[in-house]
Amino acid sequence: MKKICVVLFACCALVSCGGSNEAASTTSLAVTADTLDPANVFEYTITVGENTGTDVVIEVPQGKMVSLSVVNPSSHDDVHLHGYDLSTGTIEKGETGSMMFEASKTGDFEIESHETGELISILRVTTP
Ligand SMILES: [Cu+2]
Repeated sequence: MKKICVVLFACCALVSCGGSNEAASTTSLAVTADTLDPANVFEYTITVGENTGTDVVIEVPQGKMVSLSVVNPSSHDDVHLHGYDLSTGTIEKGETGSMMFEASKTGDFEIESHETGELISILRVTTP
């Protein structure tokens, strides 16, 4: 299972980070204390198995800072956001992992567990 996850991740990285997009996405992900306005932060907690599913869509207007927290009460996990190419890294069972980023790109982006390969939710970034 671990090997499949690694291969999946490599695929995701290739698709979303190909060629000229790389510089742009690096820039858009930069977060400093100066740019972090608390009023512009969208906070959301994903609890795997509770508010997750292929029909769960998390809507955020473009330009928001997004603070996504992830908890899996029943297993360790590793959650990845496609398109933005972000990952929580390994989260121990019951612990909270997080991803903080600017919702710079519009569209639907898959939030996926790399432990189970399951689609957890969709992040939808809308044009404000
Ligand atoms: Cu993935």
